[in-house]
Amino acid sequence: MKVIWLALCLPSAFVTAAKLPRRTSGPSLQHDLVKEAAALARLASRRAQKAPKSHKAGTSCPDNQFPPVNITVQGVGYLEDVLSADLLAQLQTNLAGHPDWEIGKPWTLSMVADSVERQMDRKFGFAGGEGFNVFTVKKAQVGQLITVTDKVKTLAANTRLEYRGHDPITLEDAIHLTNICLRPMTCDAFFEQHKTECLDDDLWKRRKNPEEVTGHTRSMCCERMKCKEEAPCSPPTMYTKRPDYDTAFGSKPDQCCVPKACSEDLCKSSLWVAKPGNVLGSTKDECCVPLDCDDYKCSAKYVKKQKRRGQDGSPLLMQGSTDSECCEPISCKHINCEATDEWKTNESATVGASLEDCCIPQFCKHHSCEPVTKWEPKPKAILGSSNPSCCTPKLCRDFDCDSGFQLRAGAVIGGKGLLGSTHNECCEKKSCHDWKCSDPSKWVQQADEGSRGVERHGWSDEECCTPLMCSSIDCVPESLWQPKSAEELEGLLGSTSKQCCNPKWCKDYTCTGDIPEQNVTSTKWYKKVDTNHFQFRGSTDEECCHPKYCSEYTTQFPSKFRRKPEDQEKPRLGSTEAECYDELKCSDYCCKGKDVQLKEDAAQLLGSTDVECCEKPN
Ligand SMILES: *C1O[C@H](CO)[C@@H](O)[C@H](O)[C@H]1NC(C)=O
Ligand SMILES: *[C@@H]1O[C@H](CO)[C@@H](O)[C@H](O)[C@H]1NC(C)=O
Ligand SMILES: *[C@@H]1O[C@H](CO)[C@@H](O)[C@H](O)[C@H]1NC(C)=O
Repeated sequence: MKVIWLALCLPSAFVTAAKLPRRTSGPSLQHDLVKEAAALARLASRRAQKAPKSHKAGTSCPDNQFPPVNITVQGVGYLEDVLSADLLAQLQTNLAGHPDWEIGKPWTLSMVADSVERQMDRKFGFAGGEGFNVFTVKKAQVGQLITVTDKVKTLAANTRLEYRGHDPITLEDAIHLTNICLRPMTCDAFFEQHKTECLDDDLWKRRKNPEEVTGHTRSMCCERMKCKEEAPCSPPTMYTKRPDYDTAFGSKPDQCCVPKACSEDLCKSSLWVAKPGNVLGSTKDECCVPLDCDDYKCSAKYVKKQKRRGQDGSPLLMQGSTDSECCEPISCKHINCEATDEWKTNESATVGASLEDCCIPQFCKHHSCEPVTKWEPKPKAILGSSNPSCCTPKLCRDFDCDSGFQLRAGAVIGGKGLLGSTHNECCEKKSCHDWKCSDPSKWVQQADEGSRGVERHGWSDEECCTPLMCSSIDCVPESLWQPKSAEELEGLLGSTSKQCCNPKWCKDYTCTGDIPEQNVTSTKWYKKVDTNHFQFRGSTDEECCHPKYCSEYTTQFPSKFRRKPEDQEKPRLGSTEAECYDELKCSDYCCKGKDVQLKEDAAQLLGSTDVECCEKPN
């Protein structure tokens, strides 16, 4: 019984060990074990009953009809009786009085045989037909256990045990037969012939001590199982007894019990889920499958708990399907809200795994883009708290500067560009370097750089040039120009007489020799005459007067005057004999007529002809 107890208890110890196996067959395993244990028990009891039997003849052979004697076989021939006449009579009497000794009923004959014969085996049996319950005693062997079962073929009165060998047994004390037993067939023999009868049967089981039970049919050797005795309604969490349990036959739950189906509500928790299908039971282990945290996904602010392990290192089941069962919170300490300008630390948030959990969002709609001249709201920006995140820069790049101004340095360089949208932000005066003084006669370009090496900015004469003041200018040539009055010179720019001086006009000039008041006109010049379109400028004869050349004057008294010689360089001016001619004095003349001579006053007379200078002498 010890072995059986172990077989029952050992596996159940496994079932409760460590992590529950995830399968639905828990209860049916127990079922198998119960069945197996029952079979083991039956087997063991058969073995226990069989072993000691054959050596305890007499006591273990109930209903024996054979006379209680030991037989020595010797000196018998073919089909001769083995029993003495009185023993045979006793046997026949016994059988005649037994209700089962009938033709066709099975009877068992058993004995222990010793043979000292050296030559051959010997065959014995009851007479009738071909003989029945025939058995062979092997030669030279002691302690032979012999059991034969056969159907009765003769009536009691004719029954005889014979030697059925052809060669007679002549050796003295050749064969001893002891513990002889003849009785109706017992159930153990029936079961020998029908090996599986009543073994794997739900309704029938073998009777106890079958070797003591006479029988050769199932109803004789087996009994119907009673629910009450077999107690199959186990475990009680899955089955209850049928109403007629006490009288019902069977060994299985479906014969004896009412199944308990799992209640739907039983598994309703975060730790369990109902087994699929129709399952029997009334405990969580029977009806539910544990929910494994392995299958649960922690929500945002949580992380899976560390796995726990058993002493052998195998992971223990962590049962559950909620954050509190399977997860532990993540601290906001790990989140750096301030990494960007989009979030700020939420001091009251302690648990979380994301910016959303731990931080306060900074919305661009609460940020003002300033200065407005440099930034404007970025339409699609949502998160942020700074100009770069929330605003679009206004770039000077496309600003149109007023004339004389240019985009400041940086407005177009490097792609980023200068921020701004106003003149001041974007523009600067152009560099004097590029300014050309409007009138070089009034302005002189200043040096590019100012005193401190800084580029000079400006886009006008005043900024980039040094003025030339007329006050320091000489009016030359003086014949054409005359200085302006101090009043006029005030602030007047220029570097030429034309810019700085008043012109001199010929109309204000009197040619040399002219005395207008006395109606005297020059013999060398006559005044140039202005027209509506042209006024002569100057203050000299050359500028204002046409010369009167001697070459153009001819005397009406060519005999009295001789033209003065001309200087090629400087033509002789004049329009009178005095200016253009030398006097021809008669005193220099030589009379040509023969009868004439120079006049007395020839020295005062002008002429070069005889007529003018000569006279007949008186
Ligand atoms: C000068 O001559 C003009 C005419 O040629 C005459 O009208 C004028 O009276 C004269 N003047 C004098 C001062 O002789
Ligand atoms: C038969 O023999 C056995 C041993 O072989 C002995 O124990 C028994 O007493 C004998 N029976 C009779 C009736 O002599
Ligand atoms: C800060 O965190 C607390 C706790 O998580 C939360 O209730 C609150 O709404 C958060 N504040 C802001 C402005 O998001």
